[in-house]
Amino acid sequence: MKKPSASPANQNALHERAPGSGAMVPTEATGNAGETHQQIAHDGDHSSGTDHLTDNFGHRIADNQNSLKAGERGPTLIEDLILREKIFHFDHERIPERIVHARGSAAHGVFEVTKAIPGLTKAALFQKKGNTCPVFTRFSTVAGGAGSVDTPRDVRGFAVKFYTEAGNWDLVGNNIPVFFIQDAIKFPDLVHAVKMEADRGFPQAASAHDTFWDFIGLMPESMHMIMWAMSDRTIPRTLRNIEGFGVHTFRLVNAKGEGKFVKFHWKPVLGLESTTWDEAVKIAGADPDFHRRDLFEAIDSGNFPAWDLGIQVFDEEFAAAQPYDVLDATKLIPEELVPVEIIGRMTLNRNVDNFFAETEQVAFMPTNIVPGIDFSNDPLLQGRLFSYLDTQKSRLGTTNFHQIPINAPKCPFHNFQRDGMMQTLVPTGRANYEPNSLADAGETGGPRECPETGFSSFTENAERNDPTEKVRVRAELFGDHYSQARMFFLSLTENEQAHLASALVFELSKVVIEPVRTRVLSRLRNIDENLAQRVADGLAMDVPAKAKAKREPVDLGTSDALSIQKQALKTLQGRTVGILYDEGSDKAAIDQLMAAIEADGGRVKLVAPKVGPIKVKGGTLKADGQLAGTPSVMFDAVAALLMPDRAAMLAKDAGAVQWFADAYAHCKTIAACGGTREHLLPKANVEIDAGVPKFEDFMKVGAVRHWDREPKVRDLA
Ligand code: HDE
Repeated sequence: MKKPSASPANQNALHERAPGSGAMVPTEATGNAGETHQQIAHDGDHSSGTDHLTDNFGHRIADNQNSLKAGERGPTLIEDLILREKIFHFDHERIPERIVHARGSAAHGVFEVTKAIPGLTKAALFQKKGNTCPVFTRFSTVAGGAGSVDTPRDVRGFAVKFYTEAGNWDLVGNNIPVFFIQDAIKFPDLVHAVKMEADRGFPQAASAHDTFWDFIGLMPESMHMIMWAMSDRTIPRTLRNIEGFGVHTFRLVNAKGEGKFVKFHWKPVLGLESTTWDEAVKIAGADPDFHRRDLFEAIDSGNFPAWDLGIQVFDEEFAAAQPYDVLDATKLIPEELVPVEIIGRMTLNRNVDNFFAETEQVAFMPTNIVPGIDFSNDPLLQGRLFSYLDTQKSRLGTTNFHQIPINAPKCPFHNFQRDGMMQTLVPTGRANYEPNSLADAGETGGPRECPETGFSSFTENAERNDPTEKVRVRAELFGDHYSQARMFFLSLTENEQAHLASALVFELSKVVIEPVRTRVLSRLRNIDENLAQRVADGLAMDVPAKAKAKREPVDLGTSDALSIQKQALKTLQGRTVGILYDEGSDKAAIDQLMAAIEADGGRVKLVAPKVGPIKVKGGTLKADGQLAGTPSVMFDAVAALLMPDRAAMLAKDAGAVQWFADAYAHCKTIAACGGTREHLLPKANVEIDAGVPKFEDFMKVGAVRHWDREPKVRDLA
């Protein structure tokens, strides 16, 4: 528990009573993340500032180790208030996990506007360059439970809560710009299909099973998203290396009431990077919390991850001219057609103080929107507008979940909603209805509507058909299920295409019901004949007849923005290099390489057969990780400096040999000294190539992946 600070900011509760009104007013919104932190951490923190252990009602506890018994060896007494309260509270510590996105990691930060866009939106935040607001961002996997691993093949959630002075704005997106389905009414089916199968309770956090692919094969609209899901996008290296997308088409509305369509993008400053599948699987075993730990350690060490917020803005005319419907969440707008304009930067600079209070209790809702931003009629988005508010009641147990510090806005909020379970605010006066004339009688009348500045829905809506007609249909243009799936596949590098084909083979190989595989194969033919053939070959199946497409796919060309490898950054920033050493290694050479890597923004972890201090040339060195527990999959690149006799000994150790074999197979840089080259690399079948420099030449090569090596280590056919 933190000691309270004497600063005045700290003594302010997050929500104080406004003088002379029944309204609740939070302390001022501030761009200073540190200040906000204190407010959140200490609001309602009644136990701060004392070393005395008490129960929840403030009574000091004399003995917290022994329950109260009738005699030394007798039964425990029901009178034991300390035992009962402690166990009672413990019994109820868990809340329902999120039905999707249960596993997540989050951090606080700040968002700064780098380009004002008042012509496009009246949103207060975007009126001036330099405006800032605190943010809270949660990344997640979708299918697995809260305790599942960090690196399954899965979509990543990318949810950002902006605490703006005009209220909270939640941009609840994913790391993929499109979605599996077009209409929210299909969401429960999708989630039931992908989660562990109902009768057997497995597989956990995996889409490689019958029910998922059965659903997918029957839902051709999912084919574009399937290309993304089977690509390297779903096995990111770190959460700091993923893009984020708002997915749906939203609206920006300016002060004149003019509206434009908008798509939101987050671009990682560290660039995009993914693992190979083999690497992701091995990381899951070596460190199930790999992404959570990485995010935590990066922030903890002051290497704050950042993303640029970009927008693609377009009008009704552009929308009408596209061969797809911009309201269809299975479609993206190629960046080559509408460039992404960067308008701000988010920097995550503070870890949570308490995982449950913040990461678990945070409640994101697409309905948290501010004047100047509005929804479109995307039928997937429309369903989400209901779902998120609804689910919080089941998860957090009360309609007052907005009062939990992480969810409360940092601007004033006042209305006539009252009472309910776990009400923590104390509104004064009797004005709890409107209209009222209590102010005329000298009493507090409470807040009033704000027609000028309040949220009002954008009405000039060309998408609306005849509002009197009630229909359950899909708009005609939603029927093209393959054109963009093909565009995505053709935009990838050869290696990426091979990874995608292998992912499909892997997933479908886990499907037991044969016709399910056949159906998926028949759909792949509409995307790319060669892809269908490769997957069929991988499964030793015949290519089935082509599935009939609702609308014949059209050729949309390619887009480099869809490929990870085409955008890869040659940088050490945010990358971690593992240096292997052992007794007698040259400390000065290791120190020199460490300094060079760190000077370029990289991080070094020392690995040795033993973690305790080891005698090396020039002193002692203490490792960050033991070789057996720190496989090379933990690093972006590796280096080894070993005395020849130690290298010869390690060559007899399967774990050490695997360290190099994996780094090689995962196309990483291996900077190796003479001893390593002589004894270890041959055992690991490492061939010297441009990615295997001498130890002292590491900096010339850096932590890039050497994809041209891949055909030597993996069948890419
Ligand atoms: Fe979600 N989604 N979703 N989703 N979603 C939830 O809300 C839902 C969809 C996304 O870190 C739930 O608080 C429906 C698209 C993220 O806390 C739930 C539909 C996108 C998170 C829910 C979708 C998302 C959620 C579960 C189809 C990308 C995690 C717990 C109409 C744009 C937020 C919760 C966090 C969470 C419903 C589809 C992103 C049940 C009905 C599309 C990042 O309300």
